[in-house]
Amino acid sequence: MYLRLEFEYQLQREGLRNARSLGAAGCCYSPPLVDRTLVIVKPDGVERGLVGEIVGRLERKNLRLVAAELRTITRELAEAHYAEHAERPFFADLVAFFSRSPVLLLVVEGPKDTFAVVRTLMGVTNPAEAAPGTIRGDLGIETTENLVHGSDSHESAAREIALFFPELA
Ligand code: RTP
Ligand code: MG
Repeated sequence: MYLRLEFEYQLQREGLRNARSLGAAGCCYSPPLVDRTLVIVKPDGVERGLVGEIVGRLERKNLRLVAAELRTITRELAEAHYAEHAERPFFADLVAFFSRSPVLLLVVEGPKDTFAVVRTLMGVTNPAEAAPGTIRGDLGIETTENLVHGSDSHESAAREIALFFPELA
């Protein structure tokens, strides 16, 4: 017990030292930010009023918002975004779903492999199989209506940021 308390006390002292070396805001630790990815709250997420819930999860993870825009996506842009799935049987349904009402486009920034951090927070594609604690696992039940998109690699992140936010490419 004594050792544990002493250890906690040492952590507190170190925390205080770190806090003193913080920047101008001085309130919270922020890791150096070097890596960006695209996140989209899909039409079902916006329709269901889950924007705050989803953005809150990204922010609580200590990812930083770089850009955010509510936008209705044209069919052409939806087809370009999901071009890798053009030959799949669900492509027409996916494009219709994605362009049916506004989405929230986000660019988020973190210290390293931000796309992978976001994908972990999202959970697997089918919400019925996604782990509890993930966005899809906690909030979704159907595959198409799976609330959130995240780039799946550094290359996808660069391509998708350029597609939706050319000024940030
Ligand atoms: P996203 O691209 O939207 O982040 O989703 P993801 O990487 O988890 O999944 P992906 O394989 O890229 O599929 C893109 C979206 O297509 C729909 N889908 N439907 N019916 C089906 O078998 C099926 N498979 C995929 C989902 O809406 C998925 O998010
Ligand atoms: Mg994908």
